[in-house]
Amino acid sequence: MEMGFRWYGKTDSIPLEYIRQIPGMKGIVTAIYDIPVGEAWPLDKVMELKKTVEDAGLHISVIESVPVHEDIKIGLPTRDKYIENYKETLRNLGKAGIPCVCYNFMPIFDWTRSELEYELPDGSTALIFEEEKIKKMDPLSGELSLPGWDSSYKKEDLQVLFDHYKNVDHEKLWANLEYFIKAIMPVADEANVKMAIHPDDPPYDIFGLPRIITNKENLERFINLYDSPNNGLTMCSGSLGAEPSNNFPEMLRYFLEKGRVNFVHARNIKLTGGKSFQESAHVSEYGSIDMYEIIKAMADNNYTGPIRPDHGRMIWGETGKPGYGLFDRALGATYLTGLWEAEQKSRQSK
Ligand code: DNO
Repeated sequence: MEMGFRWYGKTDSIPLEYIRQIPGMKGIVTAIYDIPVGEAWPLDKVMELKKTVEDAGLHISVIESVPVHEDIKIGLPTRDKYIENYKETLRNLGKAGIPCVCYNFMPIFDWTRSELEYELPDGSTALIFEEEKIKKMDPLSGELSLPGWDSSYKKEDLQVLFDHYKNVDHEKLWANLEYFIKAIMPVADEANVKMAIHPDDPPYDIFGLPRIITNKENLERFINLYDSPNNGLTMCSGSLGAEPSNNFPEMLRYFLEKGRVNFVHARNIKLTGGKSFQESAHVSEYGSIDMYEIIKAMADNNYTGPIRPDHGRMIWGETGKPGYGLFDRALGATYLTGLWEAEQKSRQSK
């Protein structure tokens, strides 16, 4: 595995210089943030980003994300134009030698939480998801602002989107995903870019909108849409692990054996009953996911791809982008690197 860290570009309060100082850190996971969703990324902007990262002594291991326009997910006639742009972006990323692209296919909302600063017993704060609170939230009230949400949507735009999604059930969303995948994957293959779809976070329907990248059966259905190792997965422990019936380490092992894991997000969460959960420190004892089993599955399969610590808590008085502070993510990365070293050494001594 190769350890990486998410960096939100030049406006990120955490500079690349700090990231480089985290022990074991090699890769940067980033994106271009000032191009509207749906437009193609020009080669010169991609090259500029690559140079910025390389000048800091790191390299881009993954682009997270190249977002998919809602018209593609809804299946509107305008989707073909946006798919052509997506292909253009993939060609340009290929030309720049970017090896991997993470994206998701969640209708309207990306990751969703009910609270961003929940205080844990040790005084740190974390992102949490409480099922009952989410059920009571109305995204159309125009009063909500949460980290994974695109704040550029106005209330009216949201209403139009929700109206479109009235005609999109799970099977329709699958058909639209298949249409997209069959169109882009030949280009990704030619450009030598590994695609890594991110699971839905959390992995079940919210606000009445369908979600399909949610469990083992659906991940299997997804990889079978197009037979190429480049048509792969981001195995995100915190997202898939939020569904109590998903055994994340077992799923990871299964898809590693199939050669379809192109990126790993490692985060621990504590299941707190029903479908509620709290994000916790990475170390296994703080959450419901066995992080050692994750590293072991990767070591058993000689996984050489990228991994990054996912969200961290806010500790030591740090403030910043919810889930994306420096300190706790750096601790998480170092812990995972330690587990990996132990796994490697125990193999050598056998
Ligand atoms: C949350 C992230 C997601 C992820 C996208 C990928 O912190 O894991 O926002 O980047 O879903 O497209």
